Amino acid sequence: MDAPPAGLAFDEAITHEELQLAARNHGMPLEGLRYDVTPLGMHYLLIHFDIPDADASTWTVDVGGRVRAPLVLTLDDLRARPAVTVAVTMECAGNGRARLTPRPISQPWLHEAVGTAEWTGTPLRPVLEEADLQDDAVEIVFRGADHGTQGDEEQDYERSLTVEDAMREEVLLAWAVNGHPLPPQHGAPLRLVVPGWYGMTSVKWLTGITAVAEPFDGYQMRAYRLRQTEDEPGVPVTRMQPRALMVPPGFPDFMTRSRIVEAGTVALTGRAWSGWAPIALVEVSVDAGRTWSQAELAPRPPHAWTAWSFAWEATPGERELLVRAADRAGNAQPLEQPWNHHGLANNMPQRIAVTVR
Ligand SMILES: Nc1nc2c(c(=O)[nH]1)N[C@H]1C(S)=C(S)[C@@H](COP(=O)(O)O)O[C@H]1N2
Ligand SMILES: [Mo]
Repeated sequence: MDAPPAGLAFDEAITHEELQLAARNHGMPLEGLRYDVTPLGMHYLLIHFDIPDADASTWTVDVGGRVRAPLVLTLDDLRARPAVTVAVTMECAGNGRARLTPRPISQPWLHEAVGTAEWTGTPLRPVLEEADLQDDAVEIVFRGADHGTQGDEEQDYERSLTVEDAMREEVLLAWAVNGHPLPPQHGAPLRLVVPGWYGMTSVKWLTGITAVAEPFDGYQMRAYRLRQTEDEPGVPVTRMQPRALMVPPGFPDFMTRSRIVEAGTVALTGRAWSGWAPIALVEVSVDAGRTWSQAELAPRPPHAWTAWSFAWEATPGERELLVRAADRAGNAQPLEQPWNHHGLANNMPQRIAVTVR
């Protein structure tokens, strides 16, 4: 075979570079789907560069650019403002990447780049109102303290939102998670949290909030686009596509993670989420995708995942379980995954091999 195009691999063997990223950026063990709120150390992590050495007592965030009243805010200034706590499901846009063929070479997620946390912070909107955006401001750029090179470009980690998206009431400047000050790996002492969007939007170690008069075109804006080749402009990745995941039933085999369950009624459970609209439907297949049955849904929190359950009458033999979700906006998980060059926003169903005995 010809050599694959740069950045893609056709075999299953991941490289040391991918392993190096996977060891730094861990996923949520799938049994963690049993919790409404993911215990803090079990929430997934994605850190492009290094975790900055941050001192909360001297930390400031600059609010500037196309504003009439620039602000420099300390943590105490922010904590003196009205605080809210919101449960938010966050997923990395690259979740599922390692299951694509050819495999885009980057952080090699299978299914597990997701978690739900209770973030405490103050809404961004009143801060922007106080800074008084000039009439020509079109986007807000959020800058992290972390610095590195990616795609041969030296950069601070930066992402933008349109003014309209940044002004949504659920967008927070957060200093605590699950009742604790942010730990270093989740953005201490301050991060942005943008419910409904893939994780790259929720900038950690936040140092700058800058209103700009032109759409921001930094590296991390160009990287998160759906495209077939590196040269196309592509389409921006924004909100999370629907996805359902299952707590793997029974007990696992150490190496393969395949499952063993006893015949009889097996309670299958899991979570489903979408950044576009509430979850409308979760379906389970216990016969490798030939037939599907509807799962029961628990009440739906606004920005966090929905619990689902399904009673499986398991009979002895080798089985393959699948689960898929659809949202009220008409988005659904595809059985055949459309491919893209960076392996972003893909949401093909989870498959679990089970031996029923
Ligand atoms: N400053 C900064 N913010 C960042 C990142 C980063 O590397 N640097 N990674 C982003 C990505 S790609 C994801 S998926 C989420 C992950 O958040 P978590 O590690 O708290 O789960 O943070 C986002 N915010
Ligand atoms: Mo991510």
